[in-house]
Amino acid sequence: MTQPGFGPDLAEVFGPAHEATSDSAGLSLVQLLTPEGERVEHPDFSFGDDLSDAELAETVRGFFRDMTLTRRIDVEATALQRHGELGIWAQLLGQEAAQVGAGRALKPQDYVFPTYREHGVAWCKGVDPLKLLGLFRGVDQGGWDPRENNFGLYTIVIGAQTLHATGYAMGMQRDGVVGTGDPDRDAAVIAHFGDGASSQGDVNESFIFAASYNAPVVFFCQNNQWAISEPIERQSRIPLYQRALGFGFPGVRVDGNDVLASYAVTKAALQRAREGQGPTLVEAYTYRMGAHTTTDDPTRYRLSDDVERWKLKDPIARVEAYLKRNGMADQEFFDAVSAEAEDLGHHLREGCKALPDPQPLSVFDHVYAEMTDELVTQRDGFAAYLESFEGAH
Ligand SMILES: Cc1ncc(C[n+]2csc(CCOP(=O)(O)OP(=O)(O)O)c2C)c(N)n1
Ligand SMILES: [Mg+2]
Repeated sequence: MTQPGFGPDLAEVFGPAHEATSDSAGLSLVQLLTPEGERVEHPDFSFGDDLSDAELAETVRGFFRDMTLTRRIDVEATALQRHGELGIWAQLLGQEAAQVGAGRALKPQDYVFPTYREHGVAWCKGVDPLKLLGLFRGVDQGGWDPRENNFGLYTIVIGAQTLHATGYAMGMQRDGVVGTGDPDRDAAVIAHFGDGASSQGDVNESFIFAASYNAPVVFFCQNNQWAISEPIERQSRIPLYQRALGFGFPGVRVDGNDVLASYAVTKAALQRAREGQGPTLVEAYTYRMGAHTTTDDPTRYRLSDDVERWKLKDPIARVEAYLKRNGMADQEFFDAVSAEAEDLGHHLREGCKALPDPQPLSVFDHVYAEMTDELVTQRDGFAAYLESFEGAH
């Protein structure tokens, strides 16, 4: 159907906006491993072509381990919240493949700007998962030093980190670490955000800046179908990845429950950025299996049927099936990962309760890189006030 004067109907051009498999523009969802654990080919993206059989098996086992341990972090933190040890927790259940694929595609010199749900990326970047809990326990305003792992602090203000990421990427250009041809030097930035965030002004402004300056940034959008209780259908009339075209850079939709595809697509997008070819939007098409956070009750706004359908696309189960079917991992390997998960659970449970309470004066520590005179006066005044209490010593 055409709209007189306005060209063809959008659905005719783009196809159904929110179907996982394909669209009428002929660009299909990038998938390299089916939910049944079978490898499939894609014309533009591949996984493992440059690896021997042994290396390939080792890499996929590594992905399995990463995803299993990431899920364990999530399960433990959720339980800790239920026990009253955390004030709140943002679960990533179901999004492990999107995050581990993206996280493992990073080089050490790349820089990550996460939201509040990027526990799997934090894991890949080597952040001690215990440090993730401080913010949610309310004993820390960040939890880690972003410079140690090139992993920024969690950002609760929806979409704000995409501007930080773009600015940082523009800084990298000016530092001369983009497009030099040295694979150990060239660097890129990845900005994680959600489907809901894509409606924010910040995100759209960051797209404009990134395109205008050809900034080395990968916009990694985990479309988990929900922004708390707001479904994606209400937020966008076209598939999110196709928005990139309007800003002047490529967009790709990848199966976010397929770790091989998430890795392959993110790796290629990061490489483009490092080489100085500019930004890419990656839409990782996935599903938030759990609640938005532990304060949310999704049964009030979505059908359990949907959740059941997505369970069949579980990101970890398909890798396990692939490994087993092809004799790429034995029982000893799976037992070792389970044992490691147990140890990690213990580390989190014990470590969480032992996290120190914050010192009141620490609130002044990270306001600015350097203390201003006014801040010193305020801090001294507050210190004197604390001293005034009986038994302060
Ligand atoms: C600027 C801003 N507006 C509103 C909120 C409240 N809020 C917290 S999470 C959220 C939904 C985000 O959805 P999405 O971007 O899809 O990420 P997801 O939580 O699904 O990972 C909203 C609106 C906020 N934190 N910041
Ligand atoms: Mg979302």
